[in-house]
Amino acid sequence: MTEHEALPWQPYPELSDESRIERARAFLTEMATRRSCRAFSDSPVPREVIEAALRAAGSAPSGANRQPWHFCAIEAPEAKAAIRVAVEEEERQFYSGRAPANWINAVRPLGTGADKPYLEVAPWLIAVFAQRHATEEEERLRNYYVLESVCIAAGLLLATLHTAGVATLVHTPHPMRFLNLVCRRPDNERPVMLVVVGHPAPGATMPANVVSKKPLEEISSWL
Ligand code: IYR
Repeated sequence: MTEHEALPWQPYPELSDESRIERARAFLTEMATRRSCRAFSDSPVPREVIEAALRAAGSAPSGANRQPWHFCAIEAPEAKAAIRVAVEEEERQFYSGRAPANWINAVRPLGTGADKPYLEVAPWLIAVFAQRHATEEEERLRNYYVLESVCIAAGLLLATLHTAGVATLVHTPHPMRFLNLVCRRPDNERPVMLVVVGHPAPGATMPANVVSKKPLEEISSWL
């Protein structure tokens, strides 16, 4: 195959506009019920669900199709415990002075704090890494639009888990380099987020004042 040889467009379902609208709205209805969960139970999530969600994430578009991501799916109790210790250490610094007052005020309605027991309780943690370079050795083979690509993939991951009836929480502490150590990932990879995956604990709540989403009129403009 020459470099520019093209394949025919993959067969794609031929839908009527009515069914396109219906399917788009059905997906919207489903996604509209997604909320971040902060109280997880230890009830298990099958590995097959995680695998499917990671495959969906891996289907994301990426700069030059470099697929500059790595997902470490963690269920080992020792690894989860190590992550909890390191995260809570970072968060204690955040809540006790590193974060500016404005930031603390912005997250106050969420009722969050430095203690993150769910990091050990939830059945899975997924550490998402971005590969700045294609490999550790080939520093010059750089990837493109790395963060954009990784975040698109992460969105697909969250959407798949939600449609599978599984709760998630995105955690993005900084600098999170300890995740390279725990997950045994090379230096060319940077942790972008930690996704907590599981089922809500009985009696789990969501903050009443931060659940609504901006209306279409506010988030869109049309030319
Ligand atoms: N990282 C901290 C604080 C925090 C910050 C934001 I922005 C949030 O949306 C939620 C929490 C924590 O995880 O507690």
